[in-house]
Amino acid sequence: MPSTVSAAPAIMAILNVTPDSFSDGGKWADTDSAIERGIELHDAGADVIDVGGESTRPGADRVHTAQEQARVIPVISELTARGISVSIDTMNAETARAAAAAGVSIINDVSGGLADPEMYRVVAEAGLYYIAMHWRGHSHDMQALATYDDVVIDVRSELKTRVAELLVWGVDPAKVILDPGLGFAKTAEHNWKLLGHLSELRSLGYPVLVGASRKRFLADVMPNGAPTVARDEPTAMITTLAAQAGVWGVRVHDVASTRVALAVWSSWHAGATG
Ligand code: PMM
Repeated sequence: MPSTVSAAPAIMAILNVTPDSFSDGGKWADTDSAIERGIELHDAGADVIDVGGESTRPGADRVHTAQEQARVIPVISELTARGISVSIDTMNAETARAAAAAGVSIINDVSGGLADPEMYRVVAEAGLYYIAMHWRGHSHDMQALATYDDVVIDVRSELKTRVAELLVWGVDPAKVILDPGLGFAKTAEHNWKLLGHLSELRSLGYPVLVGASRKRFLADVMPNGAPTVARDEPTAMITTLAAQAGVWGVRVHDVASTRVALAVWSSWHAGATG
């Protein structure tokens, strides 16, 4: 799945099958509308559909495993049966295992394995790609954990520790993808600093995924009172800059504006190298 730096980043499209995610909560909360949305995102040009059944917005409550799986597994089964590439957005090892059985190709774990001690075993056994996101604690506590000596050095070193542990569990290093975890125990300033230093994260030698889409820190660059969907514009700009910084992929809500952003980058890149 990960490609070379000269290729355009992969588009991972967000499909939250939840009543309470911050931007699209409740919109695709039932199985049929979630499947329809997944097909729509695929047809719009997403490379992979990231299906999640637990909101991770600041302050969100945890969801029970059975409820999480009831939300995501039927959606994953239907999408993968149609040949659509799917990732599971979960920090629960049992849900990751069930999603693997339902055909996902990537396990996207916002906790980087810290929320569930069984996660790395499941990842190693499933042999799937694994996204380890930088994380310090669950939604209720995370903003209190946004303290760093140097956010770039600290996030890099904490992710390096995650990778070392993954390798101990026998996970194939060629299947590990890293993510700075924008907005997770990070202030706006931390997020911008991490974006501005993606090369330092890339220097760990793993593909990097960036998830800035519609996040609150983008309100800084918007007029006061702008609706959340208006954040697709700065998200797209970040996508172009992240492509230039050599990321493997971007996790986004809006595929159409992401495709335009990547077309701009690809044309610019071709102009620069041709
Ligand atoms: N952000 C959210 C959820 N899952 N996964 C990865 N890998 N990276 C992220 O930045 C990330 C994620 C929260 O955003 P959402 O509520 O829009 O899904």
